[in-house]
Amino acid sequence: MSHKAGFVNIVGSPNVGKSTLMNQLVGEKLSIVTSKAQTTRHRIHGIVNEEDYQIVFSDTPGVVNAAYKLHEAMMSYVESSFKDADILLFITDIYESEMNHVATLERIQKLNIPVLVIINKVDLVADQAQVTARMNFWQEKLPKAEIIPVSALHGFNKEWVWDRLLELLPESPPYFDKEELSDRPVRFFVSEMVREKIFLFCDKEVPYSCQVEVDTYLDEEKIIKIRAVIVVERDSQKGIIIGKGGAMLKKIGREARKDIENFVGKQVFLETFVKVDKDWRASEVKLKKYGY
Ligand SMILES: Nc1nc2c(ncn2[C@@H]2O[C@H](COP(=O)(O)OP(=O)(O)OP(=O)(O)O)[C@@H](O)[C@H]2O)c(=O)[nH]1
Ligand SMILES: [Mg+2]
Repeated sequence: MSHKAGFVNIVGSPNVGKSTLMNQLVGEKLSIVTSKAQTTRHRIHGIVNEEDYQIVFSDTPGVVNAAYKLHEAMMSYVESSFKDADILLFITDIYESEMNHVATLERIQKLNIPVLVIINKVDLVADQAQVTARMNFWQEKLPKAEIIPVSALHGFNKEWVWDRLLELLPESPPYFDKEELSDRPVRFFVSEMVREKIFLFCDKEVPYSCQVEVDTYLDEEKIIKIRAVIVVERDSQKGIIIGKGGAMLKKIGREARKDIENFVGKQVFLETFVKVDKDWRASEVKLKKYGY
């Protein structure tokens, strides 16, 4: 029996819905989603396995001009996604009227692999003419690409995307074990679920200055005991994360625990701590230590 497999890499500007789309296609919440730009910081694989095919999706950080060392690491993941893609999903949304990151658009224009331009969030516009105008705009920029309007949030036109992916997927043996859902360990997803709550509940620079480390993960018979350390850059940020009488940290922990329990299908005891690691985002050594 023939078998198809390939890397379908998702690239686009911040906040257009890359993670939402990957979660929708994989059918699992693997990537965290928030309304803030630059939520995703890693390349995260989401693997779909069927008897006769395997699709390895990659969610990536939104393309930006690197302003600090963490950004540079984030953009290196986008870079790697250009290199090994069998199919590129270039995601934009109904509001993006021009690719701010010109170099990325030029890069896509030069690709020799199939590109699908996914225009996301079409649920937010009532006027079909607006959708058509966007489709025409991107078709002009990327004449070889197929343009597909979707709503990743609601799964609108998901079948269209799937049909095309299965057609375009090359013949190949699988790249990963057929049982795998991702290339990341559970600890990674746990730390991301905590980080998502920080993005949801804290404003301004605070979420961008946070990093979450799971330093204990004890899978016992009836319960999983987890200790997560939230790393911030400055004392003032530590105060904000802890909140008045510890209220903010409690809320982050409570909401993250619910998600983690859903994810692992077991009761979870989650302890959270906050630690200052001065200017960690700007230090190559520290970034390495934190897995970037
Ligand atoms: N209305 C609507 N909102 C959407 C849709 N897709 C995503 N969103 C919202 O858009 C915001 C950003 O979604 P993400 O999936 O985190 O976007 P992203 O491109 O991964 O963002 P970064 O990781 O920050 O680059 C969230 O608030 C989502 O709920 C959609 O189809 N319709
Ligand atoms: Mg994302």
